Amino acid sequence: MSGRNALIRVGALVALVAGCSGGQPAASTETETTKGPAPVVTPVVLSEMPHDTSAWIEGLEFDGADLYEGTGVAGQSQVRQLDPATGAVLRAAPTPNNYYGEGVAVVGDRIWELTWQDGVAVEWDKATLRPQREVPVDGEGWGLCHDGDRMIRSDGTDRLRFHDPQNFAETGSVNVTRDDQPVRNLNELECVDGQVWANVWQTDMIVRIDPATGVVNAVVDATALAQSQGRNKEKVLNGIAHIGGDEFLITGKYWPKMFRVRLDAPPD
Ligand SMILES: [Ca+2]
Repeated sequence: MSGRNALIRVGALVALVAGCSGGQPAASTETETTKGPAPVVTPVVLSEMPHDTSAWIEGLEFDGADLYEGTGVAGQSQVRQLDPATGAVLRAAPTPNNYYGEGVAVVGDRIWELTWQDGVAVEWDKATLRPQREVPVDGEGWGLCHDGDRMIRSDGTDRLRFHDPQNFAETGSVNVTRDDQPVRNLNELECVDGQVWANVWQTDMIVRIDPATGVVNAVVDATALAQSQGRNKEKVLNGIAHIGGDEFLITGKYWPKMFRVRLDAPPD
């Protein structure tokens, strides 16, 4: 991932808001699972690059050095490979049957693409970028990632659903909470080291979720970036791809830019 195209450097924009309660040792009624509010961090911008302003982005993911994007809207949806240094579209293919494409995730030599309300997931051949088959999916499709063992899907609610990466059979689910309250509208996802990062639709937030419990253990506040991109009800933050370590690429729907950022979230 090249930083040669860095245009701005926001410097040490670290705002780590410790959420720990601190103070006295736990009372006898508390347990080790008792924690304070999820800590909030702001992204540190390392560089930026152009993003196709016609892309109603629904999925963003690195496969090694290759960057893939899924876009939505019925009749306009595509699975694309982007140049990670320039944001240019290297290749693109239309989602079949005028489906409304949603999240994408690479699994080996294949790519799974969700559809919003069409009731199917589409399996693509990564090398040829051709659709291979469709499988039924219950409920809506929003975001998707692969944690190495399973596919993890958001459906617009506060629930994450788990799927078999071979046949997309549903294998379980977990409800997501932040400080004991449900987090709805979970959107584009990124699986990183056993945790799930999720854009929250219509907000400037990305939450980090422990998929074993559904508990949000960190929150990214990207308000400043969203405002810089003219965020409105359509042009919302969406799209997070892990680069390596603490570095991610984030963007939004119709945003003119993608941002390489560092997310200094405390260990989960
Ligand atoms: Ca992603």
